[in-house]
Amino acid sequence: MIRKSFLSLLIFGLSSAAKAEWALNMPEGVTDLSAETYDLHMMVFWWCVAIGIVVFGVMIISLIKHRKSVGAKPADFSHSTTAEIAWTVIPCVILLIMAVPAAETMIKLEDSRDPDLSVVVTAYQWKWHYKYQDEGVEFYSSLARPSVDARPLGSEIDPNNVENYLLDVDNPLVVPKGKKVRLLLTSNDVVHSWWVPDLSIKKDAIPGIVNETWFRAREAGTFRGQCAELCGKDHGYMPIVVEVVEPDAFQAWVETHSDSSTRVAQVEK
Ligand SMILES: [Cu+2]
Repeated sequence: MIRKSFLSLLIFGLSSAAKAEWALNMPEGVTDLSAETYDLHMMVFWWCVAIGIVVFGVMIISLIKHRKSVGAKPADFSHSTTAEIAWTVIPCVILLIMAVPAAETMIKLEDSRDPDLSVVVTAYQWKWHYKYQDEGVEFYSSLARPSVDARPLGSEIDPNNVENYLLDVDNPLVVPKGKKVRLLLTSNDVVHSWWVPDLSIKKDAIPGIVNETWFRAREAGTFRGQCAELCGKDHGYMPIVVEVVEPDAFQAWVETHSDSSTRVAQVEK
């Protein structure tokens, strides 16, 4: 029975469809920095694997080879200067190997100077507001209607049949491909967090504080995220959708949406 379930688990784990469905690792994302963050994560992961193999390897071999039943005699020394220097220096070197590229990437992540586009993102319980600083576009972005309808108990709508259930919005954040987009994040009420894994961004939106972050998407497409800070009863109902489009399409979108006042009025109604 156990063998059978183990085998089926193994087959399930090996099939590529299952892998996509059960992705455990972080995504590589669609920006240079998300790829860099992914590489850092993998580098540190493999260091941890190697350290785990060495430490547990030595431990297990020692336990087996030097057990009492085969007549092992305990050593009677209490200090070893060589061992102490080694187990101090080696971890320091490993930490430096990890810290140098991590610091380089973190400096790049913080460098939001000279953006092509700035968007003020204000979090509300429980929706997002986007204001394009130079384009005269602003709007609220709330949970999409099909999810809202399927949400309540007894709605008689099976959420499994709702496309992108709880991960879709009425008005997505639209940005041009290949352009540096700076986000200025704040909140109107409690602490929220703007999290889009494919952009490698998870940044808190805090009332009274403006947090900065940026991204430059190298692929067009729709990227989804969620609020990642427990912000009240509808925390799970304020998803984020970023649509990356070609620069021409972005210009056209701005032209049709720049009459912001009517749009905000429309959404608030
Ligand atoms: Cu929130």
